[in-house]
Amino acid sequence: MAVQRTFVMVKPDGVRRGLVGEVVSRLERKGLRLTRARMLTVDADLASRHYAEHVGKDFYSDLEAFITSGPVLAMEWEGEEAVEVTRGLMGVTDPKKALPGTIRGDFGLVVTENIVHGSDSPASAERELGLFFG
Ligand code: D4T
Repeated sequence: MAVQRTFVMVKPDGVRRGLVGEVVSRLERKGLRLTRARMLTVDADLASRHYAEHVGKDFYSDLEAFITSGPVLAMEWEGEEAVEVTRGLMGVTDPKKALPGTIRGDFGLVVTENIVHGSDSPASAERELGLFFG
């Protein structure tokens, strides 16, 4: 067991739909600690750095248009195994397949608009926290 920190973002659809409180509340109730937060609108440059692994893929232009479409809430969360625990609370990437009880399973329907992002490893967390808070 190890205390980790992870990067979590409520995406533009989550902010538009008033789900910020829901996401924050679920992570808090689990026992994770919110340690930094910043509201911003992602521009094309930050989108391409955050989603570097997806630049050039067929869905990238839709992904870029979506992630830059309105404000997001960027956050740092801390706790035991925070990376994996947060991914579990979010559910799998495609909300149609995400299990009920997860954030994406309970609130999402289409893959581009999947409400929330969470780092997939401690290394990704450090990279993403640097992009949004560095
Ligand atoms: P993020 O990074 O947004 O938390 O999502 P995941 O970590 O769960 O999944 P990902 O990196 O594979 O996808 C990033 C982002 O792209 C959208 N997407 C993904 C899409 O629109 N079409 C696709 O086919 C895939 C794989 C959804 C999330």
